[in-house]
Amino acid sequence: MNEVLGLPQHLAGAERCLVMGVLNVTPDSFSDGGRWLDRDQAVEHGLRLRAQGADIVDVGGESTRPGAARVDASQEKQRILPVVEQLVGAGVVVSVDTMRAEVAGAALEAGAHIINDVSGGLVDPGMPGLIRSSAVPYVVMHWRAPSDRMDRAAVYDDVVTEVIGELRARLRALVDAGIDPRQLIVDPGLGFSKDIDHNWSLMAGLDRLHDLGRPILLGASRKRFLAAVTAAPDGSAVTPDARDDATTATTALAASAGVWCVRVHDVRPSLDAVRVAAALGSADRPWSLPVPPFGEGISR
Ligand code: PMM
Repeated sequence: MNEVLGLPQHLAGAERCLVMGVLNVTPDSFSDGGRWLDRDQAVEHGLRLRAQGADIVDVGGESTRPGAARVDASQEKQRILPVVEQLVGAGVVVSVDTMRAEVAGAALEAGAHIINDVSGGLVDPGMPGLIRSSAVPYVVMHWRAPSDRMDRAAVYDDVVTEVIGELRARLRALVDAGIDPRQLIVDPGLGFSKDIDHNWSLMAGLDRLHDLGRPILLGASRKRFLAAVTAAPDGSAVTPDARDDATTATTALAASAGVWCVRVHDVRPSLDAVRVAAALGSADRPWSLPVPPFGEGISR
């Protein structure tokens, strides 16, 4: 596993895929929007995610769902900073999901450990400088366009190759801006300028993302591409939180493909799934000894 500079020690040494719990302090995120907008409830939920086994709690104050409008920086800070402060005070490892350097900087001052930028540094030119000077881990997600235009940008000839190429260009630009490459974590950005088939292709091509030479974070949780496999028997669509079992299946597959961290809403089952993948990965493989073909040595 590649080293991640600035990661708390106990996570740096983990011998399994990490689990990041999602805490959206927003009125309009697609699956948990409005549930944790109240500060106390948000903190309580963050602590619950940690108690359920989340290694990291990802706090966001701006919805990135397709079509979502932007909020201003002061509102974003107002939503997340008290929550970050309290969670950090309680010993939780916190990442902050923001595209703004101003918000990221304030969150780091409040004690956040990791910055998760769904735009990979494309939205705010101030972000690379902040990441360089703070030396924290930085999630670089594949991103093409803001929420109100992201679906129109979902055009690819070969989605896996193009996502890898565009992520490589981002890594290069960030390193050229003086960031230590060991701070960087890559994410293919499922659901961001990707249609259903693109998301499945990226799931199928996870192995190829290792070519980037950096740990991979994956956010499949409850996303629309899982709706097709979780439809009710009569074909009717199910709500996002009814996609949790399918999400857990993606966690197991991702962990088996060597993904470093999964970002999920429902932590407990994903924690089991990454443990299953770790046990499988370290199991003895006695059958690697040659087995004679059936019939050989069998006499009547
Ligand atoms: N997805 C969402 C938000 N933030 N961050 C990363 N790194 N990767 C993702 O896939 C990702 C993200 C959207 O999901 P949400 O509205 O449930 O938070």
